[in-house]
Amino acid sequence: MSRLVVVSNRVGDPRKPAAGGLAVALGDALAQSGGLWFGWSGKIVEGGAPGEGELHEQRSGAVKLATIDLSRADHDAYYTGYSNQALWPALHYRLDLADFGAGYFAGYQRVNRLFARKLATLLRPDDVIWVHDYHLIPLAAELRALGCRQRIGFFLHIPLPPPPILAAIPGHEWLMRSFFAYDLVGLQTRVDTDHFARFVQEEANATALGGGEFEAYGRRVVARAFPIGIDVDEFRRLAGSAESRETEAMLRDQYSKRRLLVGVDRLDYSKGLPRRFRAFRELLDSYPENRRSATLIQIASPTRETVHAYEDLRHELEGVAGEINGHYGELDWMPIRYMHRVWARRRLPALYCLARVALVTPLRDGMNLVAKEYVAMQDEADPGVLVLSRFAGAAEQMREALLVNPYDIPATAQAIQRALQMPLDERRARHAALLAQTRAQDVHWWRRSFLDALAAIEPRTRDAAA
Ligand code: GDG
Repeated sequence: MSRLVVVSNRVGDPRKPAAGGLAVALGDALAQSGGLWFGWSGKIVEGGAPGEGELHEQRSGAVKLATIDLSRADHDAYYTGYSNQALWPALHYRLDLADFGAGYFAGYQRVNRLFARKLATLLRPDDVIWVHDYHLIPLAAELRALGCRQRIGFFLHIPLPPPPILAAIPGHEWLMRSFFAYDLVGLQTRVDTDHFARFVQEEANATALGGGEFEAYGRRVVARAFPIGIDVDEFRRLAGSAESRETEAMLRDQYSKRRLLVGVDRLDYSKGLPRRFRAFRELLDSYPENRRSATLIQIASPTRETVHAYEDLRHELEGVAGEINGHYGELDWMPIRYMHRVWARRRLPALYCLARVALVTPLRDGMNLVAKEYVAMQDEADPGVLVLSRFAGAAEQMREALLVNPYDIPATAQAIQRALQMPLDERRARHAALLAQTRAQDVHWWRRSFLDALAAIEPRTRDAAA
């Protein structure tokens, strides 16, 4: 069995349950192969030399964790700058928010080169390398330049927009060349995969060889959709924790006379929170029977706070929530409970469990795991209803949710009303289908499908010229 090497911007400790998502997904596979997880340590060295960083190695059970520190200059250009102020908005279709500032791209390349240099010293010839997300798109090209011939796969957790948007990224040719250094590129949805196919054919004159395989720059790459899932049972087990039970008791006590709606998101402009609040306001306006009853609990966990767009969003959201609460609130009822802080992961299941409706209404999202977590936590005999944006990757799989266009506020309000009024039979039927889907394509299925596809590719045949 080949050793699995995972590379991502941040490294999670698979043994810590709080690490969540990716750590749970990859922990088993890493442990079974005595794997290596490589990434940034989270430490920023003030005044450190650009392109340099100390390597730390530690063990977590059978897994080796290798992390490097970043200098302040590298962190600001690679992470805050190019990754989060250029690529994140551009790939979420928000060119208006993208800042391709001077020096960002150079920093992004410099850190990818640094990662490659440090990682190369730790690699064995038969390792299988799995690189994650937009921070590290050029990593395989940098590894190849150092002579690495291992199988290398890449998974993009966020959307890939259509070619005209990708083509607006200054110097986007590097992007296509970077993809062709991988053996396998995994995307969240069929729509993303279609954008990839069009982009490489239109902009790089790639030849489609069938089965998702493309040839350009003398190399071949396979691009396919691998929609990420959750571990349903692991998430349900969290509900048995003391924190979850305590949260559930508190919510039951506080909101026994109310109908709860829930939203759980990082405070990010891609998540569509101001529009969600406005749709909730529209619900109270158009369907007055919900006043003094419907309560939206919105957790918006802080993220990337040094980026201005996030500060602006926080102010906007606080303004909208304050306006709605000021207008409709009563002594004994506030329409919106908005919390701008990180909740303990163990407390989330209780919140999902008690909510009659989940509002997952991003303007654009790679997948959205909250939609799947909500479905996992419903009582099958009396389940709640998922209102899901058609622009979340999850909408491709979760057809039995109430799909909405989050830009259409009255229609979203109408869907929320429909969710609140949905008869039990319909709720059960929709939920049963959603749960079956969430279970069938769970995170273990995702990991296996990706790694099996990568293993099926013979690395020596990847150089088309060879
Ligand atoms: C990216 C893509 C893709 C949220 N608030 C708290 C908290 N969370 C947890 C949720 C969920 C996760 O964070 C969020 O996952 P999402 O999928 O919704 O979104 P992103 O963070 O944007 O993730 C996305 C994902 O990668 C995986 O490929 O689905 O499209 O953007 O698990 O429960 N967890 C805790 N406290 C919080 O306050 N503990």
